[in-house]
Amino acid sequence: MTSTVTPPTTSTQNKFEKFKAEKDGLAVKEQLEEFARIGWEAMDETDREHRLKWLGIFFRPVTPGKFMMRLRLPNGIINSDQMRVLGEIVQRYGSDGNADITTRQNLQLRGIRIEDVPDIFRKMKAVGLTSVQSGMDNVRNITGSPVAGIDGDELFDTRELCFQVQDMITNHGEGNSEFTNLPRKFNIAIAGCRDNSIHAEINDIAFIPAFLNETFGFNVLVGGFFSAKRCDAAIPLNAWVPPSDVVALCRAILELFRDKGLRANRQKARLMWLIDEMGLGQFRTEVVNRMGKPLAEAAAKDEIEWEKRDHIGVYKQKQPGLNFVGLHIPIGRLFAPDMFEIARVADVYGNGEIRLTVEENLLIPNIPDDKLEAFLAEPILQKFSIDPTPLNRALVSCTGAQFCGFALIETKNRALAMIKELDAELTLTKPVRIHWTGCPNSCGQPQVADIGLMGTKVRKDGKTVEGVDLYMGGKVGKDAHLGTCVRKGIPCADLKPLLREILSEKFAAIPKEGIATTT
Ligand code: SRM
Ligand code: SF4
Repeated sequence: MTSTVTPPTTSTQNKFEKFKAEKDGLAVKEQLEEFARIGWEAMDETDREHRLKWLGIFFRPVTPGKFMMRLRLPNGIINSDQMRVLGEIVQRYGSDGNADITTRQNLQLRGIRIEDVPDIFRKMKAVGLTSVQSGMDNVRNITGSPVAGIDGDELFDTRELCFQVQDMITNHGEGNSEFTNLPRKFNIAIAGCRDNSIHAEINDIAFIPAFLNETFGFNVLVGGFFSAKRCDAAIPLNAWVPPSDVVALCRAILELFRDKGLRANRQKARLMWLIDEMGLGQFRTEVVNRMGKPLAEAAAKDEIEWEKRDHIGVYKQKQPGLNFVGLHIPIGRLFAPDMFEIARVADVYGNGEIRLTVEENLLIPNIPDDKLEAFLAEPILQKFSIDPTPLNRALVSCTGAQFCGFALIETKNRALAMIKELDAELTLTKPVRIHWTGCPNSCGQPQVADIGLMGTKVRKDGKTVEGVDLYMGGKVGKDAHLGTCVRKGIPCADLKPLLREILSEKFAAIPKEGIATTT
């Protein structure tokens, strides 16, 4: 491991910069056995509530003593053995245990007790899993095309690059103190298909397929992010790189961000604030200097030409005789029996591989034609449909109040209940992408949705109640752009009639027979 790169403590630092300078987040790795012995209540508060996030372990004020664990699954790929190990972990926590597929094609586990963490880490390591550096001021899960290597229309198989970038950042999952003290969180995405399946526009660095003089490579976008204070789509760096330079470019930008990024105010510390401060031209020059070689100017055109696919259903792979099947996982939530069953069908019908998507769904690839019929008859497909209703199909939700201390409203369970009611009343022919997010941090990405709902508190009948701000107009895939807030402060109790109206007027929803059109 390389030596720690930590700025010294000063009296003007905010509390996060202070505690990072006092002790590197990764240092708690050596204390895990001690934490397990003394228990969560006796731990140092900063270790418990902040530094443990460097290992992917999140203290949950909503469920004290029951931690969340966020993994790293580059390109959203996991195999059946790994899924079973994770299933066994959450199973031991009974009704407290479950797993959520996240909006970065990743998994988070619930109910984790600190006394079990050393053993959990040993079991994860044995199957090649890590959760290192997945929270706080670290680089998040590296996203890539969920159909990489199996899509007949792909331009580039993103899998290897996603793993290489992760290995560079995390020192092959062991932890890398070169990148454990960034000014803020950081997102990287690599697109290999024509449909921008990873929401390139909302990442700090995104690689977009583009040919330069007929050579394949990527145009580079930088600075995309959402925060409570500001949301911005990524902007072109005016750079093109061949695949072989992707890791070096990520390293150069991360080092620049680490060394020059703004640290005084956490609301102004994401990469885009540094780009603003330096100016894009100077930022690019410094990246080139750190790479130690010139960057080609961006290719005139990129290859994102399609509407975004959701991959739910049955599709032929580029390998003759093989298929991938996309299962809809309502709001991304899995319980231990689901995880075991998914692992089993992936083994019996595929090659044990499972892919996750940023829409919180999953794919089972490599199913031979002659096993397809039997696979489609498996009972698990009754729960996780390959043909959900148009409203269910594109529903996404962040964690919300059930587990997240920032949440202003309950999201996942409410989102499901609302869609069930709307489904009973309306017929739609096309999916409508409805995204729920419990607070302005925007983990559920309401700005990319057709209809985005952001949790807030509102006054109704003299009381403070749960409500939402309404976002509309998010466009994904080709010509992606962010939606905007069109109406503020709608009490959740008043939301259904408004959604019915919007779905009818803007998305051609038709009331089902016998259902009244007003509520
Ligand atoms: Fe997020 C903080 C959950 C994707 C922007 N996010 C949090 C925390 C860790 C807050 C906390 O400690 O409670 C949430 C954990 C709740 C829990 O118990 O699950 C949380 N974020 C999530 C997940 C699980 C939402 C989901 O249900 O899928 C996603 C995990 C992704 C992963 O696997 O790593 C998740 N978060 C996002 C995204 C979407 C994306 O990356 O495409 C965003 C907006 C994009 C971005 O980051 O630019 C996002 N999360 C935030 C922010 C605002 C960042 C900022 O610059 O201000 C916070 C708050 C913070 O970092 O201070 C936050
Ligand atoms: Fe929690 Fe807010 Fe993120 Fe939802 S958007 S997971 S409520 S921080």
